Amino acid sequence: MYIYDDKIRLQATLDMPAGNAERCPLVIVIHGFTGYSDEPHIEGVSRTMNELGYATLRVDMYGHGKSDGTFHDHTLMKWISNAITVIDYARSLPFVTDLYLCGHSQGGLLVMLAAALKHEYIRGLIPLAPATMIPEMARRGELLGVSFDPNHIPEEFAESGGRTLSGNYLRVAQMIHVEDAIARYDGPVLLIHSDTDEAVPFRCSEEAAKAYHDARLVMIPNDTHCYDHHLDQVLAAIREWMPKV
Ligand code: FER
Repeated sequence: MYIYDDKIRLQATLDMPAGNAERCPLVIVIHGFTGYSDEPHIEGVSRTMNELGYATLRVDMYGHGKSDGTFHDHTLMKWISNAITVIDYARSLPFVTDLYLCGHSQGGLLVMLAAALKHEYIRGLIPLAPATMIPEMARRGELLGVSFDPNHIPEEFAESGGRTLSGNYLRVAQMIHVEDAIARYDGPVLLIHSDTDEAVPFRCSEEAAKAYHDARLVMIPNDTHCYDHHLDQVLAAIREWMPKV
């Protein structure tokens, strides 16, 4: 199924919970930078939510997975527009009671921004290893292991993996202020992050947990950015937290 953000098609997968309830809450689940909706940790979270009685809507963002747009041209502004569109789509579904946002890494940062933008409609927020350092690193001139002059952004930005990104990605990232977004959402927040995450430092979640009005932080010891070893612990934390909010 596609959700349209103006003329951009966003690949979306709606999974209903077990039990055929007439109405139920829904969790929007968003992948990270270079990610997509069928990654094991995204699917794992979605399946766990379904088992707990929540519908899930996994959506590939602009330039990722099976959605329109190129990786080269994606920016956080385009993703923010996508997220607003997906939230409004979810709100329009007649079976949906409450709405939750969950996102991993750049998708974690995205759902933090989206929760601020649409705070009245978001019952709970679950950032997984949120990449909150992206804006500060873009301002400092150091991202993905590459250095650049933050006041003279290059046309193109070579990502270490061989893919290139438009300089517009950096220009947009420089404009984002995570602390403002945190201050604009006072609902319950569950942060889950490994202390040995190789891509996004654990301190990102520590700082967010301190700054949010109502946050719980679950540390996953000795794991990777995508929870390759202890996804079960991530899912257990979700199982424990969701029924409480
Ligand atoms: C970076 C480190 C991590 C970065 C992005 C990420 C754009 C995001 C990772 C993810 O979403 O999985 O330097 O720069």
